[in-house]
Amino acid sequence: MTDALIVIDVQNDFCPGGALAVAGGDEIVPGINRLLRAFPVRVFTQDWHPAGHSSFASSHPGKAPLELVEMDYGPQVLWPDHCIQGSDGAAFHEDLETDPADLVIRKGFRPEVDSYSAFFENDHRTPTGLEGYLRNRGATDLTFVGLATDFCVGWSAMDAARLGFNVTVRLDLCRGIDANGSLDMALANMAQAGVKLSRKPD
Ligand code: VGL
Ligand code: ZN
Repeated sequence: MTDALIVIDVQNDFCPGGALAVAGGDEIVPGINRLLRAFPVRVFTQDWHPAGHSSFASSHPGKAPLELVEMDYGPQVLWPDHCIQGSDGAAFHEDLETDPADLVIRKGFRPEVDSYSAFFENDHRTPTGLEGYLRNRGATDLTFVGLATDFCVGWSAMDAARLGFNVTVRLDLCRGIDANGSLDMALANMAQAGVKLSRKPD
């Protein structure tokens, strides 16, 4: 049994002051830094969009952030422009200790498809390669922390459970966007998928 810690999207744009700020997004950084050392496998993800990405409301005339559009692969929530490749907003929070990361996986780089999950793009078919990496490293048990609980953390954890990993989400080291009830929905869906939801105090 080998444990991996997956740190999802702890980037400036998801922290207070960022383009898609998650309330309290920066509060989880010290706890993540402390937790990193306890894991033999450590993966970070980075939301990494080209300018004009199809998940941006600005790419859809007349649409506003949090509205839905129908893509080839199904409904897609629209977002403010965020995590543009190479921008300050796409950089990791400056207090996050990134040196311990074994792998940084970037997602959402294809202009026409969003990718919430660290495993599959939003078409739920195109793999990011993370599953193969984790299996090659012998990882069996995955712990997820980061941003945002109800989008990238939630979809990643559910995909991981579906792929047969033992999955825990440390809710105390995650923060959510909670758009139109998305947080309660994500918690219910994760529980349903067999994801363990934990709130261990540090
Ligand atoms: C995320 C919305 C858009 C996330 C990324 O990291 O949860 N949410 N892009
Ligand atoms: Zn994004």
